[in-house]
Amino acid sequence: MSDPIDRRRFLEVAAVTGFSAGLAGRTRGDDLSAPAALPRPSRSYLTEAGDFVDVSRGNPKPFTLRGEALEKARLTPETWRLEIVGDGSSEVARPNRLEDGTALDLAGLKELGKVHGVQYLKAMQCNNIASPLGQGLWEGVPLREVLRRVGQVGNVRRVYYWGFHNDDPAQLFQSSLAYNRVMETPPWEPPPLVAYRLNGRDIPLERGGPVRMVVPWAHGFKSIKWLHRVVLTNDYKANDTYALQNNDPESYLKTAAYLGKGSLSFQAGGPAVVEGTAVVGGSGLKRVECWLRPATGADLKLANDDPAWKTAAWRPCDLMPPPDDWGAILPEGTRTEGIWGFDPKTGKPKDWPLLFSMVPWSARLDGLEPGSYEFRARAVDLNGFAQPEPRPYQKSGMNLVPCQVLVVRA
Ligand SMILES: Nc1nc2c(c(=O)[nH]1)N[C@H]1C(S)=C(S)[C@@H](COP(=O)(O)O)O[C@H]1N2
Ligand SMILES: [Mo]
Repeated sequence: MSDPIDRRRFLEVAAVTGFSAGLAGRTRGDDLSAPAALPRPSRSYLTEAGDFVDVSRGNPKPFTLRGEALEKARLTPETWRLEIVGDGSSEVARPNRLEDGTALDLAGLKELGKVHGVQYLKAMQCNNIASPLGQGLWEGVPLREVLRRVGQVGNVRRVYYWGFHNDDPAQLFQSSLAYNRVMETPPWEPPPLVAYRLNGRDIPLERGGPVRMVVPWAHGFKSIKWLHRVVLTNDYKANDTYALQNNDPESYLKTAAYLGKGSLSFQAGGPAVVEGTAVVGGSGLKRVECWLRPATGADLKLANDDPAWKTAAWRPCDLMPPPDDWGAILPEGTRTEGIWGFDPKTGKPKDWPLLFSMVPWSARLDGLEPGSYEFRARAVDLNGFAQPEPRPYQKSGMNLVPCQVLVVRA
């Protein structure tokens, strides 16, 4: 920036205009999608199945299989089967196996779904990628109900599970959960699902269908795609594939705000609206706040150890309010009364924003002088911790305070 605006003058401008409006005034029928500068998955409230950012191992990737290969992989609705077995360390009265025809098939799972089916909104997020991958309305049978199929069990401490991996141990992608946590999910939290529907349709192959695990509180690596096998074990360790490489295999979704990539350009005189998304982790979301300052430094961004951080003037942003008309957002025919976290009487969310979901937010900046600015955003959780605290360790979920450069043209 050749002509940085005077800091005192800037603070005056910010104080007078404040940050206002944003999405709060939007109503039904408004387009919630992003200006072109922002990636789509972070913008619309629900992400189309094909628009999730994909994180898949495998060579070939299971979703590229076709025809006979797909049938052999048991990844068609007719051929899909789920095995539920012990591993020798535990006792399982009635294991469900392929060999003897006791494995669960899709029709059987959907039959269970008629009685026990659960639906919820949940953001998918990789602990190693800053922005969420997408948000879906997931539907399936709680894992605790599926596990009842095997009858009496003994000596079980954990459950681990994996999906189709080309029958190659080197391609295995495995995850695990504590048995008690699966069987005694708090009724005030959504349970892990053996899921078969996304956004009102069968889960497409690309998203891990016909059947994928969805673990609401966890990062994506617990939500195993192309689910094939669940094992009950006496092992007490989290034997997840993601226990390796210094990932945290028990990390909870982290409450955090995210911004789009690249700089944004605005015309002086008009309002500058910056939009982002926030993930509601286990500790809830109190607010999203932002900090605008004249850009400095070679890459236009303040150094991490700059004293200016200590005196930053954070101001609240606007969260998207709960939509008045969910019909305009959810798949056709969805009854909100049946979605976890919604009041069965009113069909409205009991809390907002919803636990483990992501929610769009925006900040409107008026009266900006021409120049370059740094825009930062952070989430504050219900315990009062501001991002990245209390979790500065990034391998348990990326949540560094994001920054976007705004260029205001004369
Ligand atoms: N079978 C299998 N399941 C998997 C993976 C995988 O590579 N194979 N990747 C995991 C990881 S690390 C993430 S972040 C999520 C990503 O889900 P998505 O591709 O539907 O966005 O899937 C998880 N489930
Ligand atoms: Mo991931």
